[in-house]
Amino acid sequence: MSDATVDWIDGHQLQRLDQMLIVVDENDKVIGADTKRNCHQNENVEKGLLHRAFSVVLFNSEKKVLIQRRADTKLTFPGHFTDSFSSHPLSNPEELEEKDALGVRRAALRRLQAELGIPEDQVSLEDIVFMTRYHYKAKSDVVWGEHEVCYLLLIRKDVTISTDPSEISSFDYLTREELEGLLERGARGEVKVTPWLRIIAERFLYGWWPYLDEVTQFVELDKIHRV
Ligand code: DMA
Ligand code: MN
Repeated sequence: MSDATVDWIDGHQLQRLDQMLIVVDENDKVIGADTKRNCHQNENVEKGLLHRAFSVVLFNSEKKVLIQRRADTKLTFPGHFTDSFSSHPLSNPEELEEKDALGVRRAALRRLQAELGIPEDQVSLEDIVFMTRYHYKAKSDVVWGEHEVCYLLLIRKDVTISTDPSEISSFDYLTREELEGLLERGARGEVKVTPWLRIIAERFLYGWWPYLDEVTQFVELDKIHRV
């Protein structure tokens, strides 16, 4: 696949296409590794290529959730409103570690510093709670798309944010009603919303929101939702 097909992305995003992601089967068992570029091509997804990913919902002390709009230079779903941040654990020993979802939580810590510029001393591994997993597939355009076993992680923290403009174009903290309003505008085609923000909100967040102080009751260590 020639990189001529990705002429909207910037040098930073182009470089990241060579990173090695974790290839898994439908039960999230590791079966190999492949580049971010290969993992996100629909023609490979159609042959079954599936990779490990994570999504984070970060709530502040007012119980509002952090939502971002993806930069226009992102490979997939540019300019879409989405969850607090999402990315992939890399295929290296630290991020492959499965005990207590440690590898995925380490990757989340790496990305919250890189993407949102949250200072290292504000969020620790212990603040990142592994809630559940879901398996989904979604096309971004004719060539590019997602097919992931996605770990849903939750953080409750007041943080200082300094975003990387190559990743994020804006962010905001929303109440449940405001998030519902955003998804309704998305459904009417007035704004673009990632498919996984809708999945996370409708399948998980709306149910958890009233019980955020006792959210560990919703932890599902062994389940993979098929959505
Ligand atoms: C990938 O997110 C992960 C999910 C859950 C869609 P992303 O495209 O924001 O990640 P990155 O740009 O870091 O590969
Ligand atoms: Mn992905």
